Amino acid sequence: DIKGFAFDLDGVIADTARFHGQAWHQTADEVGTPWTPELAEGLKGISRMDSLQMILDHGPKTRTYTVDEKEMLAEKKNKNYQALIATLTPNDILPGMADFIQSAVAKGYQLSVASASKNAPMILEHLGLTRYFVGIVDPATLHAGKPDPEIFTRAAEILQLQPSQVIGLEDSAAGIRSINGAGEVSLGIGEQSVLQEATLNFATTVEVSLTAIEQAMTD
Ligand code: B16
Ligand code: MG
Repeated sequence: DIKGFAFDLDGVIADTARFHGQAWHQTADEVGTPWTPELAEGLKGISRMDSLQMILDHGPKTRTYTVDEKEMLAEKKNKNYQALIATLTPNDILPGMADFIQSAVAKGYQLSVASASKNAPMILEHLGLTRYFVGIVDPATLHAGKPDPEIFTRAAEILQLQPSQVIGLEDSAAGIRSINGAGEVSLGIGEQSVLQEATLNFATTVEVSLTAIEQAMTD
C-alpha cells in the first residue's frame, strides 16, 4: 500500500526553471556563451556546478577558468537567482498542486522533497508549503545526483517507509530513472514521450489528484 509521496520541486511544485534561466542567461552573457532555448532546456534538473560547466562548454573557450573563478561565477548566479525566488508567493504553486499536497496530508500520507536544489527549503518557505513536508533531502550530502537512485532512496528513508510504499513525482527523465532505480512507483508529469519509463503519466499538474492516482494504479 502507498503511504507516502516524494516530490521533485522544479517543474512539479513550482516553475523555478524560468528564474534559473534568467540568472544563468546573465552568466552566459558574462562568459560569452550564446544563450539558446536548447541550452536553457539542458540545464533543467542538473546541479549548479554541472550547469555552469555546461555553459562554459558552450562558450568561446578562449580561456580556462580556475576552480575559484568557477565558484565565484556560480555564487554570483545563485545570489541573482535567490533575489528572483524571493518574489515567489503561494500563488506560484503549480496549478492543482496546493490542493493535492493538502489533501494527501489530510488523508494521512507522508510527504518529502527530493530536489537537486540547495534552495529548496527557501522556495518551500516562500510558497507557504514547509509545514506539509516531513523532510527535505539535503542535496549537498549526496554522492550522486539524478538519475542515480540515491536522492529518492533518501526521500523514502526520511518518511521511514519502504520504497514500494512511496510514489515519486517528477517532470524530468533523469528523475524518473532515479525513482525507478530506488524501487518506488514513478509518476511522470509532462509529455509521455519524454517520460516513457514512468509507471504513471499525467500531462500536467492539474490532472494530479489522489482519485486519479488510485484510478491509474488499478488500471
Ligand atoms: P540550485 P529540481 C533543480 O531542481 C533544477 O531543475 C536545476 O535547474 C538546478 O540547477 C538544480 O535544481 C540545482 O539548483 O542551484 O538551487 O541548488 O528539478 O531537482 O527540483
Ligand atoms: Mg524537476
